[in-house]
Amino acid sequence: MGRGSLRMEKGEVICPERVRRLPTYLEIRERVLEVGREPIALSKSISKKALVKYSARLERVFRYVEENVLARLQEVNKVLSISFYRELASNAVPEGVDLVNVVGRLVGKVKVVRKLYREYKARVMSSIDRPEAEELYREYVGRVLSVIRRLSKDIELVNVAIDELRKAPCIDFAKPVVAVAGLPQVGKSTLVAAISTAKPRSSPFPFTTKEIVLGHIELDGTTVQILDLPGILDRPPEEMNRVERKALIALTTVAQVIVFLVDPSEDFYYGFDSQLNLLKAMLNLAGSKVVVAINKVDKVSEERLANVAKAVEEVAPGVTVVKISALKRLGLAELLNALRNFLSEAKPQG
Ligand SMILES: Nc1nc2c(ncn2[C@@H]2O[C@H](COP(=O)(O)OP(=O)(O)OP(=O)(O)O)[C@@H](O)[C@H]2O)c(=O)[nH]1
Ligand SMILES: [Mg+2]
Repeated sequence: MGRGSLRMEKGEVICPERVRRLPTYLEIRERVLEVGREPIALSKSISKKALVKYSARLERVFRYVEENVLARLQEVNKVLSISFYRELASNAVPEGVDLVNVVGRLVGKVKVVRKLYREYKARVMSSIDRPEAEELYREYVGRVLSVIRRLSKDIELVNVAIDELRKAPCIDFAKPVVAVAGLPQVGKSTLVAAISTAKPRSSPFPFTTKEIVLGHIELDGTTVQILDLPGILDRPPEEMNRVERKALIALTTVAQVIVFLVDPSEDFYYGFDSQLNLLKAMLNLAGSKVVVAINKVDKVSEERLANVAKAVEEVAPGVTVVKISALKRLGLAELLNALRNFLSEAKPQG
């Protein structure tokens, strides 16, 4: 699902956390006005000093926009070429907004600043005196700011996407990815903390995890990436909130293996059936990738555990099922073994 768009060079890791926010219209305006007040140092020998001075100012304005707006937009574009990041970013902006389109349009508009720079530089350098050069410089600034002002809304929108991207994990698409999924409170974060380098927060409150957290596991000399995901409720995707959707996006775009965690406790807040329903949905989504781990075995009777295992096997015939306690670190070797088997079959993406 949505994998066709991985357009990365081999071995290249794109870290969206490095993408910087775009300056807002007001920030750009402030910087541009500052350029007008900055001293410009020129060597004594230079002729047509005033013209060179305004030409240098033009260049400062232009470079500022190139480096802080255009270059960042191009980075965003690169990140958005990866379906995982594109879907996460789209999940953060209002529904119906085509982000790739918005960024593309912005790039086109911002390039006008470059065109205007070339035009005004030539005009400044051929102006007859200082007042004319100054007048042209002011005109350039006015036109640049008017272009940017009209882009304010789009800049804000892209910044919402950038804020989201900066929180997204930096995935190496040449290495395998395992995702831990399940309803809230089944113990996903506790498990990821127990078996990987990541130490996500766990707590007895649903939706403790709101962001995708990346950890690493060394498995037979291969670095496996493991994702702690927010919980997902048993409901259709269109009814899910944005936090649940992040989990769904990771499951459909980057996970090669899904560890579906089940809480066997009799008093599980969301009930047992909801877990079976979600498991069914997960199998429909990505049947061949699912390993089921029944967690919290320390908490339930043998009898309860056997019943839960039986119910799981009925819903998921032929699927690997392991019994673990993330908290007490029981059965983790079996789980890692199951992952090892899976990953030797699954090919990493990219
Ligand atoms: N007894 C027992 N409790 C566990 C086990 N694993 C997790 N818990 C507890 O279950 C609660 C939820 O754990 P989390 O790891 O935060 O669960 P989660 O699935 O990440 O929850 P969300 O982030 O809300 O989706 C915490 O109070 C954990 O201590 C386990 O193996 N045994
Ligand atoms: Mg969690």
